[in-house]
Amino acid sequence: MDKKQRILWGGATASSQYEGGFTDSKGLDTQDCRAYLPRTSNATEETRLLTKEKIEEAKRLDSGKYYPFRNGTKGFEHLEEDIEYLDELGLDLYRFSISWARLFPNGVEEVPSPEGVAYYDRVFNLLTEKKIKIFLTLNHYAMPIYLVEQYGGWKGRECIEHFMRFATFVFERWGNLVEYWLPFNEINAGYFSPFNGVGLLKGENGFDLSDVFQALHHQFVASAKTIKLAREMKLPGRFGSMIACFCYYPLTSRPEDNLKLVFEEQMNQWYCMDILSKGEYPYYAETFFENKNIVLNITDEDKKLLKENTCDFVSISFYTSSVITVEEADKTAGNLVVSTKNPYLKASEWGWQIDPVGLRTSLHKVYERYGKPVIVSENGLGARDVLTENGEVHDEYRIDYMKSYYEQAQLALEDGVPLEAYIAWGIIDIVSAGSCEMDKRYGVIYVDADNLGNGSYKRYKKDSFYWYKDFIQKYKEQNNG
Ligand code: BGP
Repeated sequence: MDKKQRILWGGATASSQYEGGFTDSKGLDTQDCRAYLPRTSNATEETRLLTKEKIEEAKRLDSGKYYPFRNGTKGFEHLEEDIEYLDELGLDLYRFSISWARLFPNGVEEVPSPEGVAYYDRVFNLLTEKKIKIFLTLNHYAMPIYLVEQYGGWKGRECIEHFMRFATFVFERWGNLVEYWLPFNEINAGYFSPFNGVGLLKGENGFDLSDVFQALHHQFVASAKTIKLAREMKLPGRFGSMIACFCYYPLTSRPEDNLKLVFEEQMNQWYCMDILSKGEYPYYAETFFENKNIVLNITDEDKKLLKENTCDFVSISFYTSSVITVEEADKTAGNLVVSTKNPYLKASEWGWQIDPVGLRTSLHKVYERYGKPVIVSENGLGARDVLTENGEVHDEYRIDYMKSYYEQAQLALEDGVPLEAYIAWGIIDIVSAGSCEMDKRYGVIYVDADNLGNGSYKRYKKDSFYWYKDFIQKYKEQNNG
C-alpha cells in the first residue's frame, strides 16, 4: 500500500432525501410513501416498515399526512447553487444517487422519462465542469412502488431485469463520467429495514425471513450483473459494495458475550459484503438458514455470476458502535439497530453513540477481512442546529465530531489501511432516512425547512462549512494536493 496515498474528501446526498422534485414525470417510490410522524416510541417502526394500507393511504391526497421525501430539501430546484457550494468547499468527490422512479416512473418502462434524463444530465455536467469526482449510488433505498406492488419488491426475481434496464441506461448515458460505482446503498439494511432496503411490505406477522434473504440474494445477483456489464462496456470506474458497519464490542469479558458478538457480527455486518466481495455464501449462512428454516432459490448461474463479478473496493457507513451482551442491559438507538449502552461513550440527541476510535478499529477489521481498498461512504453527526437571526449556525459540536473522526481516519491510513476516500454524510441538510425528520441535521449547509416542510428552503453555510473547507485545503497542501 502506497503510504503516500492521500484520502479524498467528499460529501454525500441520496436522491429521495435531497431532491424533492415530486413532479408528474417522476413515479411514486417507496420513500415518497413514508409520512412524517412526531417522534414517539413507535414512530420509527411506523415510518420505516410500511404496510399495504400505508401505501394506499400515501396514494390518497386526503390523508392529511406530510410526506417529507416528496420535498427532500429541494435539491431539484437548488441544483446549481448547491453544486457551487460543493465546489467552494473544495471537495474531491460528491456521492449522490439516481432516483430510479425519476428515470423509470414504474420501473418497467422500456425508455426513461426525458425530464428525468434532463435533470441528471445537468447534475453530471455541472460536476464534470467543476472537476468534482463522482461516486454514484445506483439505488439508495428508493424503488418504484409499482415494483413493490407487482413483484413484492426485490423478493421478485423480475426486479433484477428491471434494475438492469435502469443500470444499462445509466451506464450508456453517464458511465464514462463516474469514478466510483455503488450498486446498492448499505445493502445489509435490507435485513433490518426490509421496506427501505428491499421493498418488502410488512405483513400481519411482520416479515418472512425467507422473503428477506431471497430479496437480498436478488440484489446480490443484480450487483454482480452490473459489474459484469460495466466490465464488458469497459467503463472506467470501479465498483464497490457497502454495508452499515456496527463496530460491535462485548459488554463484558464473559465468553458468552463475545460468542454472541461473533454470531451477530457475521449476519448483521459481514454477511452481505462476504458475498459481494468474496463471491460466495459463507459457511455460517448455511447454518443460519438451517436454524431459521430458510430455503433460498439460488441457481448455478447465480453462483457463477457472484464468483466472477466481485467488487473492486469495499465501503462502510460508520455512525456509531454497538455493544453486545447475553444479559438484558440498558439500550440506546443506533443506525438501523438498537444497541446496549457503552459506558465509555457519549451519544447524540438521537442516542447514536459517538466513537471515532471505533472507526479506526473498524477500518482495520474491514481491510483485514477483504484486503481491498476501503472507503468511508457515510459518516456524520445528526444534530439539532439553530439558525441565528443573522443567518449563522454555530455548530462547534459538529466541528468537534468531524475533527475527531478525521484524525482517526488519518491514523488508520498511517497504520497501513488503504483508506481511499472519506465522504461526509449529508453534506447539505437532508431528510433523515430513519425518522423522516428535518430536525436531525447532518449538513455543513443548513436548509431552512422544518419537519412539516415549512420554510424558505434557503441555504446557509454553518460554521462547519468553513471548517471543512479549511481542513480540506490544508490537508491537500500537506499531502501534495
Ligand atoms: C444511513 C443511510 C443514509 C442516512 C444515514 C443517517 O442508513 O444510508 O441515507 O440517512 O443512515 O441515518 P438517519 O438519516 O436516519 O439519521
